[in-house]
Amino acid sequence: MSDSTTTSGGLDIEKIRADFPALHQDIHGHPLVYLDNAATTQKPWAVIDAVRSFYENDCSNVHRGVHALSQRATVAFESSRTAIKAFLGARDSREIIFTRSTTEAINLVAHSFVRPRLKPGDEVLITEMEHHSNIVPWQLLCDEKDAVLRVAPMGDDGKLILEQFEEMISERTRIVSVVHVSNALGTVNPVEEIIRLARDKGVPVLIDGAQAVPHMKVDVSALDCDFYAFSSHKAYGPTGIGALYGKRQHLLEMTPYQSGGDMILSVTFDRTTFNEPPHRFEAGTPNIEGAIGLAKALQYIETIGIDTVQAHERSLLAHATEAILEVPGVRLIGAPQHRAGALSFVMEGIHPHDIGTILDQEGVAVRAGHHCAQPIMQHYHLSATVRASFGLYNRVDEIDALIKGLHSVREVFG
Ligand code: 7TS
Repeated sequence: MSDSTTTSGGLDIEKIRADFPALHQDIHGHPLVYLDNAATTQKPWAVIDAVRSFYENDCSNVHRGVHALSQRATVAFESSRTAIKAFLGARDSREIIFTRSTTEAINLVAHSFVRPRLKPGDEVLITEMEHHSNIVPWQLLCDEKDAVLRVAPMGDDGKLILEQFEEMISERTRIVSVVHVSNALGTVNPVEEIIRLARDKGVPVLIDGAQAVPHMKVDVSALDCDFYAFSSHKAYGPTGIGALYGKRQHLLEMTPYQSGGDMILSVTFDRTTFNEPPHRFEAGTPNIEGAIGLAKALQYIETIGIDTVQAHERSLLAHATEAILEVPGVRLIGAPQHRAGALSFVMEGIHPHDIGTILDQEGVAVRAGHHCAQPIMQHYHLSATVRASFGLYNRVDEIDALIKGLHSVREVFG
């Protein structure tokens, strides 16, 4: 086990923590232990300062002004696109579309790519471990088009059953949409294999990377996925901004999702011609400061090194998995070989909300609930779990605080 100042990954944890102002506060008389990173992460000064600096110095709209401020804003906004392109290993920054979030990115693919291709009886293939944002858009679309939503099952270990997934890819499948890392279980899906299996049958693949991008190297070119979605706020960036990577050949064929300003080339009352991708999919004034903050967040991760982050978080997860099982009555949900970011558990006879509330009294922030993944809860016949999720600034002694808190829970409930 490593001490609390440096870790096995060689990361200077105290230096990192100094970058995150929100971590340094007391909650109910205890130092904050923030273990709800899968919901959203705290933000480093680099991000906060970049957002503030935009408003202090460069505040202007993008893509429309000849004046200096607008040009500065446009350059900063478009540089963020380039930064995301590099971070995700995309070949062309025109393959990066700014969205509000992962949710909007998935909806965009559903509406602009899949909807025109979906005929009655066609199929959309997802898995049992999706977040609601990778279920509901497909359900609505399938209802509208008389298509079929198929769900590849997972085992009780929280792992996708790959053989069944493979069998479920049919000649009617129009898209496979799969979560990279489950937010409720922490399962890391074998996306390379999933993409290969779908590709062998000529089916395009969307990966929901909301819980992967902050924790591991993602290279969309190496993966050869068709689409990849993520949210800034789970990767130390601002809320209200995310991105969709999409292969250029697809984007060129896709019709707009939303319409209005900035996504057009010309408009008359008879006819509108659309702008090129990515602008075609970015109607209206975008979240300019969000994009700028997101680029800073990615730069922040890159400065530490995503492999260093991954090694650090792996050691935290390993410690947490071991320590938590020593608390009487605790049961971990799922036991995937590859886990990232999060651990879900329940305690015999105690409701997860009560556990979350008592932990909060000790300054420990976790999420208790269904984690917007109710089908996962249904799989385990649970209404809710407690989830502890980790970020690059968490320390081993924070896991110890969680464990201590769980012992208090046991005492309160006898
Ligand atoms: N996909 C996954 C795997 C997620 O974990 C989330 C958010 C989303 C999609 C949607 O992301 P958004 O940024 O569009 O909201 N997950 C969670 C969570 O686990 N707790 O709060 C939000």
